[in-house]
Amino acid sequence: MRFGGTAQAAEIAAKLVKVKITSAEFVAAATRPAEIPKPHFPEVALAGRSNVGKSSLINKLTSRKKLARTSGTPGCTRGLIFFDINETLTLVDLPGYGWAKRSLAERDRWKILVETYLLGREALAGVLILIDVRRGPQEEESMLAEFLATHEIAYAWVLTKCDKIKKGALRSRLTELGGELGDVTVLPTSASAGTGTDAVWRWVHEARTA
Ligand SMILES: Nc1nc2c(ncn2[C@@H]2O[C@H](COP(=O)(O)OP(=O)(O)OP(=O)(O)O)[C@@H](O)[C@H]2O)c(=O)[nH]1
Ligand SMILES: [Mg+2]
Repeated sequence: MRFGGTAQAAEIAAKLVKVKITSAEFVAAATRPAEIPKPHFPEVALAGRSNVGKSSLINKLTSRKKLARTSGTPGCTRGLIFFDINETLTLVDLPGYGWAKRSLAERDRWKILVETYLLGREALAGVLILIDVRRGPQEEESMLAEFLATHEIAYAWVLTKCDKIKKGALRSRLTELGGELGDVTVLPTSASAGTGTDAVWRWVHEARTA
């Protein structure tokens, strides 16, 4: 069978892994390493600076409006939040970094908490690093990517808030960012418009079965 071009093939592939959410449940919140729960399923964590849209993306991916708490005020998610999806996978909402109002002591605690999680988690199948499409990767994102690569943890870039850029400009922005982000999967999304989630699910599915 011949498909009518790459766009159509991509669309068909996306449909093949259309994920139906049958259950999405809050499991635990950990603000200290001792509170990190035992893993139930393979896990995929969402990382990125405060306000980038991690919690919003979790809600969009699971078709739940209020599973993860979101806010226009940075620093909304204060711990590691675990959600079991379809009793097969756990999504982990990591606390956002780069929040100026956070004290140094709090930033240290965050670093220890997140590093303890990322380094000691056998169930961790992969990490999605979220960046605002308008902002691109900053030093923190590059450091996180390097950290994950060093520790052989699979990761992909998720570009958030793609609705904030006009379609034509978005195409050239994606090309520009593709060059900056290197040879790693880049997933453009908009939690507001609900776009890009199928491709994110596809990556998550591949990571958890790898
Ligand atoms: N336009 C637009 N706004 C978005 C999108 N995703 C998130 N937002 C908004 O961005 C703000 C922050 O979203 P959150 O999902 O709470 O961000 P977060 O990364 O979880 O932030 P922290 O919990 O502080 O780390 C909210 O006002 C969201 O409505 C998007 O795709 N498009
Ligand atoms: Mg959040």
